[in-house]
Amino acid sequence: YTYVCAILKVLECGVCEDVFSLQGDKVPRLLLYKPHEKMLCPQHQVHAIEFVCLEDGCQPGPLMCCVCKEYGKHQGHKHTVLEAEANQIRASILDMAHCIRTFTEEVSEYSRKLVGIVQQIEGGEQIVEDSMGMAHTEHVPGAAESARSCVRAYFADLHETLCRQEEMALSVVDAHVRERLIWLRQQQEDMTILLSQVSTACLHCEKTLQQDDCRVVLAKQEINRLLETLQKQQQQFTELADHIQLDAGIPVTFTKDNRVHIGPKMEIRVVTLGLDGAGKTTILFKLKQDEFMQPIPTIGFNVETVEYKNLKFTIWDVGGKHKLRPLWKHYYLNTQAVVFVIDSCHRDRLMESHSELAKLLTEKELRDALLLIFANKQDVPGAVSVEEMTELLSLHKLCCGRSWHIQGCDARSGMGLHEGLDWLSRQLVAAGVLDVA
Ligand SMILES: Nc1nc2c(ncn2[C@@H]2O[C@H](COP(=O)(O)OP(=O)(O)O)[C@@H](O)[C@H]2O)c(=O)[nH]1
Ligand SMILES: [Mg+2]
Repeated sequence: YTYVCAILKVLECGVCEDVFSLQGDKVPRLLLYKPHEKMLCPQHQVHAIEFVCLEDGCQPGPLMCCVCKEYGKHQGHKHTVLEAEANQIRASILDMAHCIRTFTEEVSEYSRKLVGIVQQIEGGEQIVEDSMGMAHTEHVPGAAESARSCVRAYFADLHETLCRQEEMALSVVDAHVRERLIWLRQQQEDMTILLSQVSTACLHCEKTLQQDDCRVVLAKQEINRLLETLQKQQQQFTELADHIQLDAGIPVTFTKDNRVHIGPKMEIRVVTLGLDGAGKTTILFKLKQDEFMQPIPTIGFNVETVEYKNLKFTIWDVGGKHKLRPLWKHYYLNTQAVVFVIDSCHRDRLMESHSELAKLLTEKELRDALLLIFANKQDVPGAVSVEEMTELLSLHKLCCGRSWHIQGCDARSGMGLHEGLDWLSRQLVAAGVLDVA
């Protein structure tokens, strides 16, 4: 036997190898080199090595002849016959060869995959046949190129959107400037007319002064009329001048969605919702008048304008009684923010608040609206804290994917209310007057 087929574990001689070559050269074969002459014992040179010592301590030199076994250093040790031990080792090598083959296949397969992945990332040339059956090379884009194209497309789109938004913002500025200039020129014309009217009246007065007494007396009525008109015009002019601030400034504010707002105040529509008794009306009055008033239950709605920094909030406070809740949806249109008020000292109504809030968040019109949650009545001992409320109402899950913020407050003292409005302004205004202010 000269070979062992690693797959079939069959012993073969040189002839068998050809006969068994079922799988050609691909089948790994191990050469069973088994010399026939026996090795002699280095200590007792006339004796061949025939045994193997099995004692742990003898493992570095386990070979022995019959003299070593009976009388030498291995005397009395456990032992086995050399050939049996060698055959056992050969058998385990064969087993290992099988494992190695599987392992080799796995590594080769993995390497092949690596090559494939590298090719897929890098892309390259591919030979394809056209409809006429002509072969030609075609460039196949790799994953890297696709990712780059994706980035380019995204930024091209962004660039296009930004250009469009810039054009729109500029047209808003142009329209504002145009209207303002028209108004100013109109004012200039009015002032020219006024000045000429005034100088005509002055001339008339001067002329009258130089005339004789009879003519002066006869002109009395006309002069009185003229003076009256002048007084009226002066009064109108003073009123106008008091109201109009002549300022060349064009204050510009940018919203987060890249719209431009011109003017000192940016208007925002907010709807305040929440269960009855949560403190919505109290919050509104506190923001509006900065004083605490004992509110009466809201039947329909209250609407107030609250100015804060360069924002002008139009706040709709809608009644929160069960029967009124279906009316809430009439206030959603064009609403940029929802202020949802929760009574933090009413633990047993938290789940009711949760379900109303969950309903609100499914409303299409409120899809892009900001959500500010006021955890009100924090002044009451034992009130649910902001952290606990966040946890109890699973707000992170409920408000996932939208801009939301929870703010603890006490509507009676006003604590926390401005912080809430601050958050709203930060969400709405990207840059502009607010930054300068
Ligand atoms: N202790 C305390 N009471 C509040 C607070 N806010 C509102 N309230 C009281 O809660 C009750 C209901 O308030 P209201 O504004 O009418 O609630 P609405 O139904 O949500 O408009 C009133 O008696 C308020 O005085 C607060 O922050 N602290
Ligand atoms: Mg109310």
